[in-house]
Amino acid sequence: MSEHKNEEFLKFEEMENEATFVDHSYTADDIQVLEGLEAVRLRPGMYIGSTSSRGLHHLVWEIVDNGIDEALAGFANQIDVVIEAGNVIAVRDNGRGMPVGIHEKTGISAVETIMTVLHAGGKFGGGAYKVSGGLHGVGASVVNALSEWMEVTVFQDGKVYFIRFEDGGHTVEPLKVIGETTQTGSLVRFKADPRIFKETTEYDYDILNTRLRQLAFLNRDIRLTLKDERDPEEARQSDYHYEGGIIEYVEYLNKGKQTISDRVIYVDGLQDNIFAEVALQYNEGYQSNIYSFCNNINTHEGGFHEDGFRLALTRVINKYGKDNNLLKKDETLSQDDVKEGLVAIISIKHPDPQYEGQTKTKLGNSEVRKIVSNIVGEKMQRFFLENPTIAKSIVEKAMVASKARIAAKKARELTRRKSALDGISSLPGKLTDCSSKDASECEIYIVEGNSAGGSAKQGRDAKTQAILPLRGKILNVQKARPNRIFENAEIRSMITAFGCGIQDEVDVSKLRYHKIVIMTDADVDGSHICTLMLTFLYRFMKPVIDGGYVYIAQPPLYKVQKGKKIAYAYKEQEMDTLRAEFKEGYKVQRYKGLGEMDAEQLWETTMDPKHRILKRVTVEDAMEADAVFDMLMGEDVEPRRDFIQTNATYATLDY
Ligand code: 1YM
Repeated sequence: MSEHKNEEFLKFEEMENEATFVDHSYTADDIQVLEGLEAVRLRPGMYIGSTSSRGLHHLVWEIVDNGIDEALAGFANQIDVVIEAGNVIAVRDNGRGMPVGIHEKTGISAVETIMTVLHAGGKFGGGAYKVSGGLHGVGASVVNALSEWMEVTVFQDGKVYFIRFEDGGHTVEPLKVIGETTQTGSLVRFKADPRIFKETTEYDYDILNTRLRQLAFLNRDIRLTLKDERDPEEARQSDYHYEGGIIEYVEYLNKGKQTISDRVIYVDGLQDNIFAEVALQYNEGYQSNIYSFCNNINTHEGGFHEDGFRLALTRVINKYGKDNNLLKKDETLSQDDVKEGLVAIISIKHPDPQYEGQTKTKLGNSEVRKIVSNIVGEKMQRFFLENPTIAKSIVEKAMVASKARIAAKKARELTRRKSALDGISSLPGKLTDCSSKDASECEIYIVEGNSAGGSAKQGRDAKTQAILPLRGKILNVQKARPNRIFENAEIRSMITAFGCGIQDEVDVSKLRYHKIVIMTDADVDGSHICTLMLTFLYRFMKPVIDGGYVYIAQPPLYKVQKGKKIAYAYKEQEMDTLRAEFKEGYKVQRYKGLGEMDAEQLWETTMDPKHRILKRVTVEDAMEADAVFDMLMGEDVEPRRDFIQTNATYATLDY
């Protein structure tokens, strides 16, 4: 590239924001090439989505994709990515090496053409399932156009070839042989242009790491490595090669979860040149994680491959259930029923994928539905016949889900109907409601045990305070299946009394009381009941906690009396103070439970807004609270016991 042309190019760049047409003085051959690359620099967003950090990482994927294509074509099995000092990216594969032949007419090498002509890769490329040309697919030339410099080294036929570009794709060193080698492959190094990537040219290790690991899961024959050489003191590297492919992907996603079978189910098949594979495993949970891919691209929005999978899975589970008398003739499991606790990877390789949808991540090839459903249907059915224990537990799991769904639907309809009626008649029988209808002044006391409930009813302010006594411990919602949760009388009482709906349908504007006060004994048992309550609220009515509507009442531990003088101690230290104050001749009563207080005492100490102590429950950090609940309420008994023993008063929960 001559001095003169470079100047022209820079001049053009200075004007790039104005997007005006510039009269070039290039040779005919150059014009075509540079206009292409200039177009990329003018509107990078059109080619790589944006010039943010996301776009920056996109550059890496363009180059890596070419290596993946070479591997999918069967010529490479390793791709190494290095983040070098100064945020230079180096990507190397051990394939055939990019073609180096010189075009007779133009005298330009194939590598140079690939790197300087938009979409040139497509013209040459004959790989069966190209990632490039798919979703990203803009090709290596786009990366060149957006780079300060780029170098390509090709190892082929015993020789090392080298070519260098600068300033958005200008060839500064045409292809030449620089050495000898016994290796084959391609190495691309580039430095993203900070004039384009104005926000940042700094790569995020985790972003590169996550995607490379995913690529390794999706392509079992490829080893992918990542090295961070930017800061010698913080050097990092990862090395991924999963011989089990998507089976290992499912195992990875289910790590730490209780699975209903040890084995991951795997099926695959080839039909009409489309390869499809599916791996799946159920866990004891209720969430589902279904990820689908086409040519290694995550099809977030789903598409026909996912549809085909769901159809076949539902059909096979229903058929097995009916054939083995697990399901009644008129019982049918829905697609939602069979996805509870399901972790699945659907990966297909398609020679001509069509992407649709908002983010172009929905697979639009309609023929794929039948192909995937055929493969999954046929092979899953065989798997079920050969593994009846796993098949049975899957059918049973889906049956439980089905029952839960029906129960949950009923419970939702029930609460909806009740709030619509807005009448006392539909409220739970145990509720002693308040007379005010102004939710902002209304309070509901959730009281442990019936006797305490009796005192609370008598002692309350009937205008603003409602009382809902709960019998003993409420259900542990983390351990219970969804249908049992909605069958539980205590929980149903709360749902109808609060009136705000549950789960996705919570509407705090419908909340009938702006203070939900949990009132339990000040002992370990009381603490446990309180935690159960909070777990329920957290899992099913989180907006109510977020809105600050939940409180915990603090009953006193001691009553100290001397003649007519009475005082209460809510903490042990307060008792010490009172002892000093009362000196001699006083009586101490230790409250073991709320039931020991008469109505007047309960009002005075715990319910009277003038004297009571309420702690507002706030979930500052939902994730952390979730972990505490998980630990307290989950399967592991040991940590829960330890926690309760050391935190009988919820020291670590955020009130
Ligand atoms: C680090 C990036 O680009 N590897 C790579 C690219 C190609 C080939 C091999 C290749 C492909 C073909 C024939 C073919 C490309 N070739 C082209 C084009 N790694 C990296 N490795 N010979 C070599 O597809 O027929 C584009 S990329 F256009 F020449 F086919």
